[in-house]
Parts: sequence; C-alpha cells; structure tokens
Amino acid sequence: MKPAMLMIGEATERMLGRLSETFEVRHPEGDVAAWIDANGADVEYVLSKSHDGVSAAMMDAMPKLRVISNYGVGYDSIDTEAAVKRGIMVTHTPDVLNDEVANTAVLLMLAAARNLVHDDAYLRAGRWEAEGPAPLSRSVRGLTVGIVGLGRIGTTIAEKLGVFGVDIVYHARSEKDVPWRYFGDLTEMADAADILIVITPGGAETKHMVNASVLNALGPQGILVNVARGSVVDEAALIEALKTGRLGSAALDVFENEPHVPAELIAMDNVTLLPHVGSATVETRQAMGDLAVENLVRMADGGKPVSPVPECRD
Ligand code: NAP
Ligand code: 8YV
Repeated sequence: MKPAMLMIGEATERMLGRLSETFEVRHPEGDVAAWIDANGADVEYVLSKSHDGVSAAMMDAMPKLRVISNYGVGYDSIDTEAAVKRGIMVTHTPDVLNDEVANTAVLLMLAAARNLVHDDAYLRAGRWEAEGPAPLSRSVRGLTVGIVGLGRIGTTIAEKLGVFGVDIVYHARSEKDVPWRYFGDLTEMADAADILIVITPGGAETKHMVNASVLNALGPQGILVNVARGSVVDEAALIEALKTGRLGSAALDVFENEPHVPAELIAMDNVTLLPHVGSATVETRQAMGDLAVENLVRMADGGKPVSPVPECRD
C-alpha cells in the first residue's frame, strides 16, 4: 500500500503525476487544519507552500508525519523548531529559483523608476493623445541600490545589477567576501541608498525590519522593492510614508496578509503591485516542483533528501 501524502495548496499536473506513482495523494479543499484533525492519523508526508505552512498543532494531529517538503525556498510558514523536536524532516527548493526571482526584483526596480504603471494607465486613458507626453521618469544609472539580504537570491540580484551602472551596497547578518560595501545597520544603508531591494527570509527575526525609520531614511525620492515576504516590511508604515511623500515609490511582490492587498496601495499610481509571482514561470515552477517531489520520493525510498533546510542537515 502506498503511504499517505497530504498536499497543502496547489501543485502542477507534472508534480501530481509523479507524486501519485509513490504516494496516496490527499488534497483536501477548504479548511486544511480541520481536515488534518479528522483525517491526519495516517499522513506520513506533506507537500506545503510558502503561504500554506504547517504548525506544531497540525504536526501533532499527524503522528506518523516523517517529511514536510516545501514547494519554495522560504519556509517561514513551517514551524521548523517543532518539526526538529518531533524528528520530522523539512526540505525546501533553494537555488533553482534564484535567477527568476532576481529577474522579478530587477523588473520591479525598473518599473518603479520608469513609472511603468503610471505611464501605462496614462496611455490607456487617452491622455497621451489629449495632453501630450507623459512626465519624465528617472534613470537608475548612478543611483545606489541597497540589497537587504545578500544570500542566494540577493547575490544573484547584485550580479544582474552590474549592467545598470548602479552602485551596490548590502545589509545582511554578517559581512561577506564580495566587492560591494557592507552596512551592519539597515537605517544607515537606507540613508546612503536611493533604492532598497528586500530579499531576506520572513519569520520573527526579520518582522518589520523595514520600519518607518528605514523608510524615512530612504527618503522622498527613494524606491522600495520587496520580493522577500510581506512581514519584513511594516505595511502600515509603508502606506503612511507613501501617502505623506516621505517615500517616493514602492514595487511589491509580497504583502503582510496575502492574498489581501490594502486598498490604499491599490489606489496609488506610484506603487507597482504583483500577486506574489517572483518565481512563477512555467520553467522555474517546473524546476521547483521537480526538486520538491524528488525530496519526498527519496525519503519514501529510504534515502536522503536533496535539499533539507539548514535546521535538518546532519
Ligand atoms: P538565503 O540564501 O538564506 O539568504 C537570506 C539572506 O538574508 C542572507 O544574506 C541572510 O544574512 C539575510 N538575513 C537573514 N536574516 C536576516 C536578518 N535578521 N537581518 C539581516 N539579514 C538577514 O535565502 P534566499 O534563497 O536568497 O531566499 C531569501 C528569501 O526570499 C526566502 O526566504 C523567501 O522568503 C524569499 N523568496 C521570495 C520569492 C517570491 O516569490 N517573491 C521567491 C523566492 C524566495 P546572512 O547571510 O548574514 O545569514
Ligand atoms: C513561491 C516563494 O511563492 O520560494 C519561495 O519562498 O515565495 C515562491 O517561490 C512559492 O513558494 C511557490 O509555492
């Protein structure tokens, strides 16, 4: 008999096809926690997603749980500490999405600097014909870009930015052996930067790291790009800073309460909004899906996963 696997959130047809060769796949609709309470007793494997994580209480309701495979690199929605205590392996999908998410960050940075959302609306509303050329936007050449989180994706962003003639600086927990200037203090970096690109993990440690002081330091011409997690930026402070002109513009792929996006952000034409699609291309999701499935299948075959999270490495 195949072992039971719970799928939380959606997966591609390709993932489903491969998973059902090894597992009895359960894919409940609606309240997953309630489904687990009623049916979790025989679940040994879980496939989760960035937004659809696994809490300690959910783990307790799945006493046979062996592996949680996260279909994404960020695993802040999984209580990893609780998993480690229970001997549950947690895996994720690092590296295969670096290029795509870095492209999304660059796309958002340019969209904000060059008024893409404003100018698109300007044309569609017939204003080009009626009123003449749209207002001038800003060149990124010569600006200073501060990368918040210089890990796998942050480093890829910095490398890609090399062709734009910008100065690159970064903030992380520790200084790296890289050609870019390190700032141990985020507010100081925001003060020195014209653009901040946020790409740290989410979770308690980084919650509201980008707060009112950081946004004030970035300033009235400053651009904030967030492709990390909504929790890293204080969204209320961001809205206030944009409303009062203390921050120039923002370009956001992630939000504090996804999929809800505050109406104030939607109403502003100096804000570029994406529905958490940083890695969402067919090609990259295929690579992520293959890795997430491989981690589950290897564990079911008695082997070791390809990409355990750091807390679960030997
Ligand atoms: P990573 O390689 O682990 O890099 C994380 C970076 O953040 C590291 O440089 C780390 O600093 C820094 N960092 C962590 N905690 C910090 C703190 N408290 N203060 C300052 N810096 C801190 O991770 P990654 O693979 O690049 O992914 C980063 C995150 O991007 C993921 O966790 C996920 O949340 C997000 N993401 C979003 C999307 C999307 O669709 N928008 C897609 C993929 C990933 P040290 O190097 O000094 O430890
Ligand atoms: C996806 C992500 O939204 O990898 C991550 O951390 O946020 C994204 O790639 C998601 O995880 C896909 O399931």
